[in-house]
Amino acid sequence: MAYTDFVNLLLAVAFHKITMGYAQLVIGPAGSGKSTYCSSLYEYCLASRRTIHVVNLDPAAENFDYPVAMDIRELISLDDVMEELGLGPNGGLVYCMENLEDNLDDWLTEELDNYLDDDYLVFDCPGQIELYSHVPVLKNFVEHLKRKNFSVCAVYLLDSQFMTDVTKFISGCMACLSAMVQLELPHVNILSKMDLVTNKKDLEDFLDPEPTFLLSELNQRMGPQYAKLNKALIELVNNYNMVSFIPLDLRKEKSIQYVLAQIDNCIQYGEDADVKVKDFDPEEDEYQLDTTTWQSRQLGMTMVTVLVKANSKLDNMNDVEAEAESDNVEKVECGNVEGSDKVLEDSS
Ligand SMILES: Nc1nc2c(ncn2[C@@H]2O[C@H](COP(=O)(O)OP(=O)(O)OP(=O)(O)O)[C@@H](O)[C@H]2O)c(=O)[nH]1
Ligand SMILES: [Mg+2]
Repeated sequence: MAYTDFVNLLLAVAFHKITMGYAQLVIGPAGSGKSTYCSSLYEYCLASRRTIHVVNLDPAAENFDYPVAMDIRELISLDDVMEELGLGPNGGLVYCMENLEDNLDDWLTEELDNYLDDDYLVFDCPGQIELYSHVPVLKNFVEHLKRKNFSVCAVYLLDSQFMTDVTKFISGCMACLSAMVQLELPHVNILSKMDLVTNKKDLEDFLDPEPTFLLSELNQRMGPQYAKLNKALIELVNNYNMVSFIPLDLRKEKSIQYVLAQIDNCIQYGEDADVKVKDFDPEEDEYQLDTTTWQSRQLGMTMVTVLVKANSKLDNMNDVEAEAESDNVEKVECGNVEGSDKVLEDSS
């Protein structure tokens, strides 16, 4: 090894820069929009000249709107399991996922060997909630990725259509919290299907919720016998201060760009990149200002709080809308990462 290589290696070790790859684990309840998010992200990255590989981890999936880089169905098929073992769809799925767990050192390792340093994988997971609450398969899957030097972020999608009242909000938070506690990963929580939300003001209270507001709403909706439980639940959400959501509207490139920037930040993707914003005008472009300045690093943390103020998030959505209406063409150049240009071009 040449002297300079050796010095570079030492520096890399010293600054924790030895990372083989990056990964998003896209999780969330059934139908929350995981696969649609994966395909939109793929399209967005393609247009931005950025390479990502989307992996299907759902043994029940049949149709894909993205090129499938790796497919769990090559290892095991849900139909075969149901037929041969006489299991139902949910039991069959858990069986398939446990089979994946048994094959981490064989099938998964071989598949991962096809990817090079700095490759970016996006895992489209099944929606069965037990996989995120008490079945340890995904936890072990993540541990395996970490052993292979992947920097992994959990991306939890929650359908905005379910955030209509406080009871559903608390229920969504609890499911999300359960996944966060189980997986012990940096987390980005996303409120999906924002295009279906007609009045964004309805969601304002739930993006950065006031505990007293939540408690009084809960108490109004539930019988007095639940008062203590309500208080404990609100305290849990408040004390951990962990559950907050970023709204995502897949129709808008800026919205995808914003979410991706938060995730990249969590996994330190492209942290060496020299971020340059062309024709930057803070007044017109508050959105980009937020994205590039939101640089809180959570190195070494097992969980990451996505602390984005509700107002700025809603402002972002409004900015995104305003920008979609204008014909301005903006260009954000994110510099080179290992020679690959990451030019994000938005011609709304
Ligand atoms: N309007 C709208 N519909 C969406 C969006 N994302 C997903 N959908 C729809 O929601 C339904 C479920 O989407 P999927 O992407 O299959 O959800 P999933 O989380 O992968 O579902 P499972 O894999 O079954 O858990 C489909 O009918 C999608 O077309 C969105 O952003 N906006
Ligand atoms: Mg899916």
